[in-house]
Amino acid sequence: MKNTEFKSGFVGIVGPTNSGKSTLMNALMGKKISIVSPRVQTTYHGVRGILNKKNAQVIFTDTPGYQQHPDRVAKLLNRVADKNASECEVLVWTFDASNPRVMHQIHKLKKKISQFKSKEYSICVLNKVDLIPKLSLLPMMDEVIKMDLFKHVIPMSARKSDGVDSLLSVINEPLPEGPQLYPTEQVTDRPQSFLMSEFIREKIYRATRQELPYSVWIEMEEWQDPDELENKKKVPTYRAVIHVDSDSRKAILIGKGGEMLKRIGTEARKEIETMLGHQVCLKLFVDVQKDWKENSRQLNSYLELE
Ligand SMILES: Nc1nc2c(ncn2[C@@H]2O[C@H](COP(=O)(O)OP(=O)(O)OP(=O)(O)O)[C@@H](O)[C@H]2O)c(=O)[nH]1
Ligand SMILES: [Mg+2]
Repeated sequence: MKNTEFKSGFVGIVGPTNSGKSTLMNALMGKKISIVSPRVQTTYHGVRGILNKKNAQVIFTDTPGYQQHPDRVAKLLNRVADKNASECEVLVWTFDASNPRVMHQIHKLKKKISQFKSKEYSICVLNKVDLIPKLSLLPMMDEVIKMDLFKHVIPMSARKSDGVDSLLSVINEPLPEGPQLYPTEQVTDRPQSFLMSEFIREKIYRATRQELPYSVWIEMEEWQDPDELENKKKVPTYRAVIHVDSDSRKAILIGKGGEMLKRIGTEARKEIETMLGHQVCLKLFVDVQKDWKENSRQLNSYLELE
C-alpha cells in the first residue's frame, strides 16, 4: 500500500448538551473514553478518541454541549466546543431525536453549522431513536434533509450502538490523505490520570443532586505504577482530591457517616480498575476551595482556555 493512500483527520462530535455526544464517542470507540450522565453540562473538555481503521486513523473529539441560554460557565463551555470544532475536518452534529424541541435546536444552530471549515462535510446524527416511535423518524429525517445543511442524516441509538456502522462508513470519504498521527496502541490524547479524575466526576454527577456536581473539580495527587512497586503483590494506591466550593457542599458530598463519598469511591474504583486491568486502592479526600468557579483565571485554566 502506498503511504499516500492512508487517510487521517479530525472528526468532532458536537451539538446541544445532553444529546448523547459522549455516549456516541464511546460507542464509536467501543470503549469508555468520555464520561456520561443524565444531566446537562457533563463534558467540560475536548477529549479525543483515536480509532485505527485499515487505511485510516480517525481522531474523534468529544466536546461540551452547546447551551442556548448560557450562564457564565456555559458560555466558556460553548467556547471550548467552538475551539475544538474549528480544528475538525468533519463535524458530527448530534441531536436528541426524542427531544420535542429537536427541530428548533437544529434551526438555532444553523448559522454555526455553516460557519466551520467542516461546513461542506457536516453530518447530522439523530440520536436516541430507541425512544421515539418508528413512524415519526422518517418525517423528521425528511425535514432535516430539506434544510440542506448536512451531507448525511443518520438515525442512531448510541446507547445501543445501533447506527454506528452507518456513521463509520461515511466518515472516511472526506478525511484528507495523511500519515498516522498517533501510535496504534494509543486510544486517547489524555493521560490516564485525566480519565481517572473524569470517572470520579461522573460518579459525583450520578450520585448527587442539584448544583453539587457543578461545584467540584478533581485533582489526581498521586498514583503508583504497579510495575514500580517493590512488593508486586501490593495493590497500587491512587489518591484524588475533590475540591468543592463550600463547607455545606463538602458535608453533602461526604454524606452521613461518609456513606456518599464511600459510594462514589467504590463506583469510581471499579471504573478505574476496568480501564487499567488491575486492582487499585482509591483514596478520596474532600477539600473546600471557596468559590473556585468565581476565579476566572482558575476556571479558564481548568477549561484549558488559555
Ligand atoms: N435512550 C437513549 N439514551 C441515550 C442515548 N444516548 C445517550 N443517552 C443518554 O442521554 C444522557 C446524556 O448522554 P451524554 O452522552 O452524557 O450526553 P452529552 O451530549 O455528552 O452531554 P453533555 O456532555 O452534557 O453535553 C445519558 O443519560 C445517556 O445515557 C441513546 O441512544 N438512547
Ligand atoms: Mg458529554
